[in-house]
Amino acid sequence: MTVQTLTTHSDLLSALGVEPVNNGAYCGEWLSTNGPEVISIDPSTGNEIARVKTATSEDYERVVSVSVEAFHEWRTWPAPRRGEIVRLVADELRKHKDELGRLVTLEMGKILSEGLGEVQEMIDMADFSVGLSRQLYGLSMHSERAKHRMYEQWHPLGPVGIISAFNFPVAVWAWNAFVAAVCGDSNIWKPSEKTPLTAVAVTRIAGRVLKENSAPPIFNLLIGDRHQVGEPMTQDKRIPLISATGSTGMGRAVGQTVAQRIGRSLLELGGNNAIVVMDDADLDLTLRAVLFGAVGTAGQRCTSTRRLFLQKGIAAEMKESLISAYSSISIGDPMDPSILMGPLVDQRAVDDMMAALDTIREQGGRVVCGGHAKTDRDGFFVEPTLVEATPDMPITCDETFAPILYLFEFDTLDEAIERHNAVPQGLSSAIFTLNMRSAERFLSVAGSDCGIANVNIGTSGAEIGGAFGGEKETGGGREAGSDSWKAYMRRQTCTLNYGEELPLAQGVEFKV
Ligand code: UN1
Repeated sequence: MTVQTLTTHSDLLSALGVEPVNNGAYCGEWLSTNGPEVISIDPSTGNEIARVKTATSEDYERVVSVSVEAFHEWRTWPAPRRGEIVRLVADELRKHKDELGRLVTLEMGKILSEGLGEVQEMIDMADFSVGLSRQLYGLSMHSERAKHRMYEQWHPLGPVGIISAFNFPVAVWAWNAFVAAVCGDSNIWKPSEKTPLTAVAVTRIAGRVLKENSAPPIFNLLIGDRHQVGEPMTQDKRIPLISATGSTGMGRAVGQTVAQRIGRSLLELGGNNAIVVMDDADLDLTLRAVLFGAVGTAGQRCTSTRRLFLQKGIAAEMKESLISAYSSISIGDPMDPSILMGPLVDQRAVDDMMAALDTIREQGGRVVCGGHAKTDRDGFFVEPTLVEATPDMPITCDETFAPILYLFEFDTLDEAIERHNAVPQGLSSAIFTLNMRSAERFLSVAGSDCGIANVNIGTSGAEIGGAFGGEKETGGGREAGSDSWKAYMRRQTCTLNYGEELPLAQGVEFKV
């Protein structure tokens, strides 16, 4: 099916096998779920797209037990063969990139370029994982004992529970699912109930590839709420790792429950990301980065720029440029290529943003641009908003998932770094400067306290090759590239004695 023929939503849905009413549980077959329906809404119109019947507790049991069985078979496949299956999934994603990108845009509301970018992020993640399938290296050590050999090896862990958020409805699944797959784990996906259709479409594609290649059902799905799926998953000892993306509140609950059973959790929670702009910065570059970071995805990325620290020499000029750029941002149908900002995900997100703006005003913040919901149309549109703020406003320590940018002024870099770090979250951060000393100071041990720190690049839009995640209340997890794969495996340290003696470590004598 070509782009041109996908003229209606129903063409798009049928190209991806999404029905008007879908089942919300998959484990090598679609189960006939009959839990309460969730309705997927197009946030740019408020209209229904399609429905999903959520999973019941019987469906839950079936999906988890199939995932355990699938794991037992899958872990015996050589890792490079597992990589080959992920490569074939990536081939299908390439074929369906356009339709899937459009479905992300339709269901979540991010502009099409970002919807397509998200599918590209899945493909990149698959390619990375294919290479990784031949690089699951362990170290070898020199034993202190003669005729002994020591090394470590990495074994698959088990079924991985993936709890993903609406804002990256498919890419964050891919970060986890593809790495877990090459590591030898099966996985169970609980997507956001706000974006169930993209999960159904992706699961159809991945499930088909597994079937066609006689691979066990490792890519499984459970759609349902916290009570139906989320809590049972976090309590379930058969699921050794829960990887969860979402709010700090959600992560705290997941982390506590998983810790109670001494399971592992990998948390990617709230961000409150800032850009520090020095007097010597390239201001054109800075402006473009701030706009993408704060307005892109309508401010609904974990990595969105929420705080901007302006050094006093350039503060007035930057504010003026920002106000003029914000006033010209095109807001509207995210499928339209001339649009830069689509809607928020739902009415609740609009209400939360308006409530945050009330609090901002009460706390002394001054809205200098935007600040309203767009009531002249259907859908959940808002204006991107600039607020002159002071560091003593408590709300600037919270993550509001909306396009609100707080502007602060500062004198010295030390002062900016101190204020930059004075929030509970620690995901992403950036400095704009052409001064090498300032850049290195920001990246130094006493600089940014975030998991991601950039120079002359905004806070959002990370590549998959790096480890993604953050410190403090962001949760400490690392996903995607680098050596994040280690979270999805268990490490085994092996010592072999090929001699005739039994020397003990640390010189201990124990003669019988
Ligand atoms: C998220 O918002 O949860 O770095 C993920 C970025 C994207 C991922 C964001 N690659 O902005």
